[in-house]
Amino acid sequence: MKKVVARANSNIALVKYWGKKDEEWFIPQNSSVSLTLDELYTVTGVEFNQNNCDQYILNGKLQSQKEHKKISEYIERYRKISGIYKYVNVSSENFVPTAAGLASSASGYAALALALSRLFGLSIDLKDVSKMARLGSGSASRSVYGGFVEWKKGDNHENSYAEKIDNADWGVAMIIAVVDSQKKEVSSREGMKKTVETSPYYESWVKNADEAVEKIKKYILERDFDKVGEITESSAMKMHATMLSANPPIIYFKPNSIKIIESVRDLRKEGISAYFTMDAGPNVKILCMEKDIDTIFSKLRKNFDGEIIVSKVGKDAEILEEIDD
Ligand code: 2P0
Repeated sequence: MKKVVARANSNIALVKYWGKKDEEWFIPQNSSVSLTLDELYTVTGVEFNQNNCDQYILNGKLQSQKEHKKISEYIERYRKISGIYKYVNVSSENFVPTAAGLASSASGYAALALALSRLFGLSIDLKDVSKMARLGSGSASRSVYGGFVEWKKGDNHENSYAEKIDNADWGVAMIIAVVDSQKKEVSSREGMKKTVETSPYYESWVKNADEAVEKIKKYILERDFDKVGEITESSAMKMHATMLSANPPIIYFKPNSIKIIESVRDLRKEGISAYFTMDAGPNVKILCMEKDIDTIFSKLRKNFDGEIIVSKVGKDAEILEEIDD
């Protein structure tokens, strides 16, 4: 029986994706830009089975009916496109330093999309894989590429996909302060929907985000790290501002998130180029240069005793193994 194993890395958005235009096809309201990380990733194996249902195992555990339904609906798209009406066993491992509560849907769906595309005989051109990954989770569209990546919003399935901006192989790194590893109260999907529906500031978020994407791309190519960092911080805070203005407000900040943000600002006063960002949760991610990792780590450790993850830049998603018998 044919089997394919693929790996994809996670990514952290520098200019955030926050809101969909089309929920069925995962078409975002704005384009976004991210950095792919090599420390957090997913390895997924897929094979056809002889049964009459799909089977989904994550980190060695058979998943709930709800998770099975979600993944089966996703695999159904491949059955329809390929005309191969077979069921699939999916076995996935998330490699995260601990149960850090860090988003795994990006690396998860990117690895799954690449593995399934190969299994069902579809194109494994990364642009095509990005489109398929997007249908599992928006941010997964970006995880098929390494380095700095743009998800071009487009307005339909064919033109909404990610593209690499730059390999980011010039000493860029990211540090993650794990403030809270609990499952979040409001999921990203739900949070962005509520924000689109109720925030009076949403329209200006979209306009500003698209402008930020154009600016950050230019600064990335010029390797102007401080300008990239400034846009990164500003995008995160603007995204949280739209959430805070939603009804009811969505608040992901915890006291330790603010504490770490203050440490990052202090580091900058000391001449270190470090810039924070936050997603749909209280963890704080710090965009920095590899040469400053030790200094930043020591500074954070002074008033934060939670887990700190250091990551270098991740590469493109890849097929690790293919068995055909
Ligand atoms: C991002 N986030 O750009 C933004 C910033 C969280 C905050 O993409 O509904 O899991 O599956 O498309 O991609 C997380 O949301 O949401 C996310 P769906 P997703 O990384």
